[in-house]
Amino acid sequence: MRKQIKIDYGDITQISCECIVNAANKSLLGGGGVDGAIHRVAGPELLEECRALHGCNTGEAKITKGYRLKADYIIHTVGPIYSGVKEDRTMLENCYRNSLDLAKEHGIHSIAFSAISTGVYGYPLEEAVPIAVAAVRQWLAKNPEEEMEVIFSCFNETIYQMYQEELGE
Ligand code: AR6
Repeated sequence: MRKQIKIDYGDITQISCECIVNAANKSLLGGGGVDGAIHRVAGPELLEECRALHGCNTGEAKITKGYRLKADYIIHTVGPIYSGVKEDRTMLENCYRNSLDLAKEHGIHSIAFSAISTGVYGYPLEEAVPIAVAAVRQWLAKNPEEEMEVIFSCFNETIYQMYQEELGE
């Protein structure tokens, strides 16, 4: 069987796959980190489409076109702002599940995730990485008929090593 989960080291805006997942905020109107990078590369039409979406709740996901990106689509999901309560985990899991459900609905077969909530939103990587991997594995197991390649985008060496370890590579 073809490998369903992969790791990519580098900038998510440069990945060639059908869809990339943005770690957005509730306004969906752009920001810093990966959100800023995606808007810069996709171009101003992205902001225009995002305005019409009227925001997004934590744990949920919305889709737009990819505009000037290599990816055809962008899924915007809003991770939890880490505070150490148990809802953080549920919300982070929801981001991965809801993004994958939305990708499936749109006939997408390859999707790259940024490490949601692990930057400005302060989710410790040692907690967030196992949650991300488990949520994706669970979704793939529940959707065995679905051809879906999942890429974890790792922006630096630390994140890259943590995903490698978690995936047993
Ligand atoms: N490609 C891949 N990963 C990246 C890139 C990139 N170009 N740039 C950063 N990362 P963050 P959050 C990684 O802060 O924590 C924004 O302002 C980075 O190393 O982008 O969910 C939004 O508008 C980190 O591991 O997202 C929200 O207000 C990961 O992306 C808020 O930040 C997530 O870091 C969301 O915070």
